[in-house]
Amino acid sequence: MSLLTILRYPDPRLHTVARPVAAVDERIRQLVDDMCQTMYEADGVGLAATQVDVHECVIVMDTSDSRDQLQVLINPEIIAASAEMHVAEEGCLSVPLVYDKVERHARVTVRALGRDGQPHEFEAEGLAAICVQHEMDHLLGKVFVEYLSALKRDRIRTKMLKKARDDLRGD
Ligand code: GNR
Ligand code: NI
Repeated sequence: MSLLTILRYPDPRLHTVARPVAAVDERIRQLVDDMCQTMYEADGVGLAATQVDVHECVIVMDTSDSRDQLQVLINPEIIAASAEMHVAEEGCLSVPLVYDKVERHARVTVRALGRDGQPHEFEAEGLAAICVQHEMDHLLGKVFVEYLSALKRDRIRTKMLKKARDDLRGD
């Protein structure tokens, strides 16, 4: 397994649309394992392949408190979504230290392939529902800050560019 580098907003590669995985083979299983290690090391509840500059439809998630409920979603589709919407504070490993409110479907039914290549369906609510929608947006090249006002997004962009400079200088 290896730790992968997470792209930081406003990296233009975060806006790449991912293509479906053609076959769940050894290469994809290796990617899944590396993404898991990267997600757990970063203390994230989810990670989309887009964030590690791989533009294929692969997501790993673990929204449990115990950090032992890994979910692997390959070629995920939302097959049903509640009319009810919830607003909740979100963050993103690609936009460190930024948190803001986003409106999402309260419940979604998802169909995806697992690490074994087998299709499965599940219903998500609460944090899992938020996370699936947030990760599927990444696969479409969308970062949560794009739901915020242009003013907030510009401020975030400036803050991220400054942070990247400071991180390079080591201060
Ligand atoms: O770790 C994460 N936490 C989080 C909290 C609220 C809403 C969404 C998320 S996803 C985020 C990890 C991440 O950036 N996944 O793309
Ligand atoms: Ni994210």
